[in-house]
Amino acid sequence: MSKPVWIFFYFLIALSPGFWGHAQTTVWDLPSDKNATKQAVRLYHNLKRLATKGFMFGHQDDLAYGVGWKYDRLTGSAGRSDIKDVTGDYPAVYGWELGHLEIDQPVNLDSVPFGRMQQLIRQGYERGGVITISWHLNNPLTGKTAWDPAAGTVASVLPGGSKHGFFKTWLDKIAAFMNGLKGSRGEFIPVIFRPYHELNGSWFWWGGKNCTPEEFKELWKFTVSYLRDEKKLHHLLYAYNTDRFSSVDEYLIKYPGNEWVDVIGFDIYQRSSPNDQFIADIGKMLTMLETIATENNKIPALTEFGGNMADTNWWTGTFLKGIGDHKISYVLGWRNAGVKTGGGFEFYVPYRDQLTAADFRQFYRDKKTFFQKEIGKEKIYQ
Ligand code: BMA
Repeated sequence: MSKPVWIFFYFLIALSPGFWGHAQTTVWDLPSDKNATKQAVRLYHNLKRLATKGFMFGHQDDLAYGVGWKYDRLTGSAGRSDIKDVTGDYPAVYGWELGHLEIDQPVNLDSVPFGRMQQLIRQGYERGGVITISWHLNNPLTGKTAWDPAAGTVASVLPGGSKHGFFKTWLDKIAAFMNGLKGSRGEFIPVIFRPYHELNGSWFWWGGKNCTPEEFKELWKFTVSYLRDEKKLHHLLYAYNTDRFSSVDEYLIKYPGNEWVDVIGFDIYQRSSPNDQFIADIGKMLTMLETIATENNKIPALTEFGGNMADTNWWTGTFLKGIGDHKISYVLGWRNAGVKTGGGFEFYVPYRDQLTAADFRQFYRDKKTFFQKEIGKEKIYQ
């Protein structure tokens, strides 16, 4: 072979996915942050690879509390998890929440101390789990909660807005928290950051008609570029997520563009829908989500869900059927708050002896579901 022909063949081989091993599908396929850390890039590739085989199961605040218990090192609840109480295994994905970090509280809006959260994040990561973090940040214009949809809030935090400088101090606190997430070798723990979620709903100040699509996109891009370029955080992947949606156009109306997003998802709660309706709804949305993910080279996920825990067979009879053969990376069950201080009782995954526990064990054994033990073997950061 002549030299130029030889070189040509060498490049063809080097560019083929097999040459680089299974962890990297293609050498040029990087997350939105082109300077992402090694571990974040590996996570990104492994999320994609595993999504072709099944989905990871996640739970919000899993290690911090469950129904009827709260993490307490002294009373022996360290290491406890409602998922583990039911299955003997931890979830594969751990969801955490930073609301109230921005207002300098020592605990988040659901009473989880931030210092402990960092330790628990590290535990989950060291077991090989995936970390995702949401942020129900207060309204920076009015000082009220995230659920205060006061007009003009998004505009006020954008460059040139009256709260822009103030808002940057909030992002500084997020950056400091993220910088505190390190593994045992001093490496940064990759995080799927999921700010401004349920963005098509009208209940949060960044949601629905409370801002224009252009304002939302600017908020998103500003946040990402501030954390990435200004604060130099390179261990974050970014998740864009809506609530229920009825068309691809609706899903994408506030989409900031492929260079700002890694994971795309939606949140869904069954509430009073009958099971058949829920199965149909989830299926329709997953079909649209998968199409968008394929066309835009993104990782699809069910970023939050809650079902009917009074239905004994809900996990295999409804949830698994809804997911069907759709290819998604992970699902995240929302928090098992139990009895809430302000009133109400809230939980979305079974706890010990809960009505759906036996069916959840069946769901756990399904070959499409991945929990900690299976994911740990995959070594997704290596
Ligand atoms: C909601 C509820 C609230 C909680 C909030 C933020 O869905 O679970 O109790 O404060 O999420 O985590």
